[in-house]
Amino acid sequence: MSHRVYLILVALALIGLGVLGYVVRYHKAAEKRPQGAGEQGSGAQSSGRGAVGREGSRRSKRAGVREGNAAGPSAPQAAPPGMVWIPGGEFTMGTDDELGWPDERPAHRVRVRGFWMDQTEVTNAQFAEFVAATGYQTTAEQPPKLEEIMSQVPPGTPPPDPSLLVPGSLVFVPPPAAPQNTEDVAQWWQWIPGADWRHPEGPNSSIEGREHHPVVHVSWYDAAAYCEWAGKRLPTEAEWEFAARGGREGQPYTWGDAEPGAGGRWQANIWQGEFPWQNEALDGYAGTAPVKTYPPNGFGLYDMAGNVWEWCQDWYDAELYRRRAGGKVIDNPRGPLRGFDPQNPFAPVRCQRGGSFLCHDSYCWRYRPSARHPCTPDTSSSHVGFRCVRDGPRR
Ligand SMILES: [Ca+2]
Repeated sequence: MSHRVYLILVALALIGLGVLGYVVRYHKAAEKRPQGAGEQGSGAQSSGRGAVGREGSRRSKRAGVREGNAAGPSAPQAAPPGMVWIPGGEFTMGTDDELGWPDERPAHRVRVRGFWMDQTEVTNAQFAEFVAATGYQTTAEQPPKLEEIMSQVPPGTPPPDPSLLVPGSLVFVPPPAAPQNTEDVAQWWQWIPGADWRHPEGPNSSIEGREHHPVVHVSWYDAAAYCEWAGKRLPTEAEWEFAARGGREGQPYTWGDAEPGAGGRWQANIWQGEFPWQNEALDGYAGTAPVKTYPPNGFGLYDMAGNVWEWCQDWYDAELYRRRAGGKVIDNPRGPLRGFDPQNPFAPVRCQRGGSFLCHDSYCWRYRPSARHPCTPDTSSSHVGFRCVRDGPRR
């Protein structure tokens, strides 16, 4: 079930599922799930709308083992505007750090081809150009479809009241005090009718003055549509992680192994203070920041850690890396054939990368390059955006 659906149903007081129910359904779904789900991609090893939840207490700081930079071919031509050449090569994807999240393990060898990548997340100004040229209407600007909701909830769940099926999106609204139960994301994620990319906090807000902030409240479909219009595409998970590492293989962060705010110089727009109610904004921003505010990584890419989550092309599967374990180097993988999130076994899920301004090392810690996050493709929220890539020439 997407978090969009979840919060709609919470609002209706129709959900009494609870954690236990989820666990039971997860195990049932896992039992039914076909084994040995394949992968898309050339030479792959043979063998609803919400990036909101998925947090939990976690803290680790461990210097990774530095490995050789996977040097690839130099840029084949002048860079398209706003893009940088990512040389491609072989690298270690994921991590064996036991303090990473389970879906990041085990580390395994992957090879990607060279490609162009947007230097920054797509901004409000860029997205506005797309909408002006095409008249595109985002998912959040359209009412949720009842049949889509019902396809993502357990059989027998009562349908929501049609009056609640109005356009809207998920907005982070900090609670006034520390929540008793940090597992209940509904305490800080609110379904707000009228929230969309032009109105990030709801109908009375605007993006005026935020033209160079990353666009938010975009679904996977919106991101893919923008990329297609721009003659680009969304990155695969492998491409995204290779690019995020910036040639610093085996390092925990996109900038290396130093603390994110070492020396008072913040490397990324993430959360300081006690999540989710005490936002100290020591990095200068409580919400999104203009792109290029923080230093670029080794490939010249900005905000590959934090600011906003970024949609990837791939389906998300929590078990993907475990199926890859012990195999050969995987060539240019394009992800699993279908999505699977054990916490939402009824929902199709795509992958997001990079963490956001809400990521805190004690709670989410997903601003590391190996971190992954599932989200239903129809979900949009105030901390998810994207960037595009473009294939290099065939050689
Ligand atoms: Ca980002």
